[in-house]
Amino acid sequence: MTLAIETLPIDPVIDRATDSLVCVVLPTYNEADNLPALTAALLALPIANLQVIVVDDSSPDGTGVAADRLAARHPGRVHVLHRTEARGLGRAYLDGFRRALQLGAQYIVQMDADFSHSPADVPRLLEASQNADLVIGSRYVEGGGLDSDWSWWRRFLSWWANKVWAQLFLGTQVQDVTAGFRCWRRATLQGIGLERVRSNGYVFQVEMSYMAERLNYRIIEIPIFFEERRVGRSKMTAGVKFEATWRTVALRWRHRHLAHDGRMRPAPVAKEALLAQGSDPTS
Ligand SMILES: Nc1nc2c(ncn2[C@@H]2O[C@H](COP(=O)(O)OP(=O)(O)OP(=O)(O)O)[C@@H](O)[C@H]2O)c(=O)[nH]1
Ligand SMILES: [Mg+2]
Repeated sequence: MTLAIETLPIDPVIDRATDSLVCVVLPTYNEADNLPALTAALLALPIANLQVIVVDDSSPDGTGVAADRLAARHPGRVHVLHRTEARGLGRAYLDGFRRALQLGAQYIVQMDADFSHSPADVPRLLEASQNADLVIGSRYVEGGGLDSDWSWWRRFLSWWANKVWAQLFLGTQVQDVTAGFRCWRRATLQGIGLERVRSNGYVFQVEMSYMAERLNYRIIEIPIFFEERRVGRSKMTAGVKFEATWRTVALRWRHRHLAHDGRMRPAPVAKEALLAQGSDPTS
């Protein structure tokens, strides 16, 4: 596996990516106060063909309604998935990824909907994707960092999960396996095979990057600064962290047979649909 750590310029020109569809998947649970501003910031980026997919899990604070309003204001650029079954970050992301693939996206960006991940960093992720199958916005490579408001305990847990636990049990070379700010190439998601991803909680991020690594995809981590959420409450609890800890151990066993030749082949049916939408599925 080629794993490179690079520092890229803040404001690159997105030339090769501009005519390809870029879908940004935003999972939301009670983000009504963040979503409109974040969507506006994303749509204002200098990326010609960018669309937003909001995946809301029936948020009681009305995020789903706010998302519908945005979709009405930006037809064809903002899409909303309303999930009504059991809540879960992993399933929400998988539904969002599936929709992005259906829409013909060549690049699929995932990020938190609370401004912890800066929309201004999206062009850097895309630029790095020109040379990688998966780009991770990383807090744990040189130049990356965490909000100074984080308590020492929270910093320690995050550091321990990424730098100690995941290294110990998965032997991963990725420095920020729990990162939720990523850019996937279409072919990488197809090769992983979304139906093979099992996690639903926060360990979903770990499973996805571990699968990509086992399948020998080119992974690049670029530094990002992770800010404290602007408004609203975290859904991260002690129970969620504990669950992620023990489930990480299970991942190694679950994917022990995955290797380069274990990449899934995309279904041929997708090609006509993509050509009909003007995307080139072979690129
Ligand atoms: N659809 C969906 N989105 C979720 C769910 N849980 C969390 N999210 C979203 O996932 C993103 C990350 O969740 P956060 O609560 O911010 O968790 P975190 O970023 O780990 O924690 P903080 O940074 O402390 O807030 C946010 O956009 C949330 O709204 C869920 O069950 N379903
Ligand atoms: Mg957050």
